[in-house]
Amino acid sequence: MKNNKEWIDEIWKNSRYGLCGNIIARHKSNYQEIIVLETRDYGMALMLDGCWMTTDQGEKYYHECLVHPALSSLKNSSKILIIGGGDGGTARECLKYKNVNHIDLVEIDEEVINLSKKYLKNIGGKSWSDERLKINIDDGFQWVKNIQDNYYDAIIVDSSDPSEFANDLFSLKFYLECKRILKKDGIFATQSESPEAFKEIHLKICSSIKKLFKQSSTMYSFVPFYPSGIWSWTFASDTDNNFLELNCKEINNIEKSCDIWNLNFQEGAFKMIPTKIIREISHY
Ligand code: SPD
Repeated sequence: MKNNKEWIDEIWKNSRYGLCGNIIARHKSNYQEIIVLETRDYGMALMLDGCWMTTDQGEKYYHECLVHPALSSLKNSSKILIIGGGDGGTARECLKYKNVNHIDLVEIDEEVINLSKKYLKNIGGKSWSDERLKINIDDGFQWVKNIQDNYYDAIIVDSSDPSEFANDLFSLKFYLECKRILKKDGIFATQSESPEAFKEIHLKICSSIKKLFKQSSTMYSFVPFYPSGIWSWTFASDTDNNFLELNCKEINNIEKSCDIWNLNFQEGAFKMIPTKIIREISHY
């Protein structure tokens, strides 16, 4: 690695989450500033508008938790919608399931995909050339509005934090559209921010989803370099059955393919609700 390294920080509430490395790309797209940093210990890192999205070293903590609780529970996971996910990590995890035969990945910013394909090769990997993956450059909110009822088996929201162009993806209207286009026994999954660094947004996401779906549940774990480290993923369904029951026949292979997630990890993570969050959620 060349020796013109610099520190790049995400700054949130007077804290800095920093990585040191060489800037490989710094680009202003139509939506945001995109930075790709090459680091010694964390591999390639992607930052959007001052927020860390992913690093080679830490991405599995995030992507495996977002995908596997939902996909390992589905009886039929043939048609999947990913909103966001421009680095390819969420698609990669979904494509591990043999019965997934079509994924619509809807990413608003084509530049994120282009730079990820070019520099974050370990994340998307071979997924980009998998015939089951269809890339759609579009606004996620508009996309869900245009889809027919009962269409997808799973909807996975891999968004960035709320911002001018991502706010809609945290709205009741958006969740309602997702519920409408999801099959009755389908599963909705979303990253639901940090119960510590983004507590208000986290509570808003959990309570909105709880209001709209018959069942919902949130799991907690860690993502290195996200503010405060602790992160969450929320899952929901309108089925009457236990929607997070294991149904995947190839579970041994899926577990072996993962570095972080496994069924025991998942069981603990769904129970790891911070007490102050239990107190607040019970008010909704
Ligand atoms: N604070 C960061 C939240 C970002 C969640 N999405 C990350 C995208 C990785 N695929």
